[in-house]
Amino acid sequence: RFSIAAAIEEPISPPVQVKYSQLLINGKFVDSASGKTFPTLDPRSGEVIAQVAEGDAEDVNRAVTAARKAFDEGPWPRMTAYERSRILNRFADLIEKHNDEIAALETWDNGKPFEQASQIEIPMLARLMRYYAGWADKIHGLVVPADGPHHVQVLHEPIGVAGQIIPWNFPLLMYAWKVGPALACGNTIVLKTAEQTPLSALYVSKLFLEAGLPEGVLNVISGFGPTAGAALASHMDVDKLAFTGSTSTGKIVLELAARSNLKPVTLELGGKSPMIVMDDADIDQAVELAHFALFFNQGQCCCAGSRTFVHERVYDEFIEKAKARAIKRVVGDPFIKGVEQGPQIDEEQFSKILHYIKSGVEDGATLVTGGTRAGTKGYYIQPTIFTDVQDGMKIAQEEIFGPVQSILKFKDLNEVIQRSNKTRYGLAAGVFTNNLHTANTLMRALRVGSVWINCFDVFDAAIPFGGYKMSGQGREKGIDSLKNYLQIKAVVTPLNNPAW
Ligand code: TXE
Repeated sequence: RFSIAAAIEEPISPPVQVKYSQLLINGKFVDSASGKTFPTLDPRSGEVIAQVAEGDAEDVNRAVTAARKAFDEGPWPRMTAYERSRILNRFADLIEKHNDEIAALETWDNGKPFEQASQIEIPMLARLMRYYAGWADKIHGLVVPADGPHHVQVLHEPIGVAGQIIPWNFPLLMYAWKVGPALACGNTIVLKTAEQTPLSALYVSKLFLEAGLPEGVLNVISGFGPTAGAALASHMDVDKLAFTGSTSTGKIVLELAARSNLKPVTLELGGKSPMIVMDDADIDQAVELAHFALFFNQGQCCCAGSRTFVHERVYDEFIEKAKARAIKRVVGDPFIKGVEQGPQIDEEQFSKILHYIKSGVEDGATLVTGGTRAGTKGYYIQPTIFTDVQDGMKIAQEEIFGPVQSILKFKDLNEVIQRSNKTRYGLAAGVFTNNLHTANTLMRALRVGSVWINCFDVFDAAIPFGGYKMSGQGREKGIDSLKNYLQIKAVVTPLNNPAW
């Protein structure tokens, strides 16, 4: 048995209304050129929240034209860095002021618990903006010594019009990771939101205008991947593309970028992150954090700890405690206080997860708890645990992106290093040990972009995030993200100019 909070069958009324559902182009909310709209759905019920303007290639073109003009002729790249910084900070103030309204909109459109949206995601959006506001007036070039009588300067300039495509699992965090550094560097943006979650980005972008962002600097297109997304990735006048989503779509956008104007691309893609529990770890802490690492955000995290490797000496104890914790997990209407897990984002992801659960059973893993939907309405899934999972099984290889924990047994350090790395992904890893030598060995040996030791999912604005192997290219957050949005120009003048 697991805990179901009330109101899974009867969604409670959200404390917010949809204010903006059109495209944001050149500082104005407008209909799509085709006049088409699409419904955005409430994952608690599958019912329509609102009809949203559906952008396609023509709208992307309008938005890129506006962003180009704002970059080439507008005040944004030309104003002082301090003024840009102040606008980013004013935006953060407005986010803080409207925190709960934004969080409610996010919960409604995405299904994530309101407490998590209001206490984690929206505050992090504001924090990220303040972090990049701090960078805006500290981006400067170099004067470098060269062999010869030359004065050599290296200028760091904004890259131009940035195209940004984001997913639905953390709509506003993904917005922050992309918009923050791009604006701090003085670029202009066309952002395409995920078709499942178009509402929150429109709401907060209106706040950006209120904060003083000039028109055309940030354009937001709601719409679908193969139409609006592909048009953005292949646009000849977009100077840089940043994408977060699945590895398969990452390959498509990289190809579109290459086939069009060779725009540089950063990619933040899928993962199959190992969570390694050594026999000397604090088991209660490891159980709790392994649970969090996998189940947080309904399991819809690119860096979810989706392969829990447990040392054989503590395997049975770990399973017993992990099962007890999963059973205690509170699943229910995300607007109810105390709810830890809401519905999955949509029917497609819901079915995909149930399909993976079926494959785990068929492949011979042991289903110790969960395994099916929760309730009869919406896209809720029971917290599920498989044990006796083998490396070759589909559930140990592919991204499930749902509340399904796979537990694997290991004997020694070398074995777990080898097995952890035996995947095409390389996004993150968790390491649980109280032995410094073991921690040092693992952190060097794991081929991943983030290693969390005795912790997980620590997402400070200053910490770079990104993947090895097929989990991506480049890094977001921190100082590294600025590089994605800057061009480097070398300027050489002779030192022996007689005029000097
Ligand atoms: O992802 P897509 P989907 C993984 C997760 C999930 C799977 C599929 O395993 O089950 O991906 O989810 C846009 N040209 N992740 O289908 O397709 C799309 O509109 C340009 C991991 O939602 O990658 C959306 O804005 N753009 C991930 C964005 O790409 C295209 C987060 C992501 O959608 C496009 C989400 C195209 N041809 C899912 N096709 C993570 N790394 O966090 C789609 N898009």
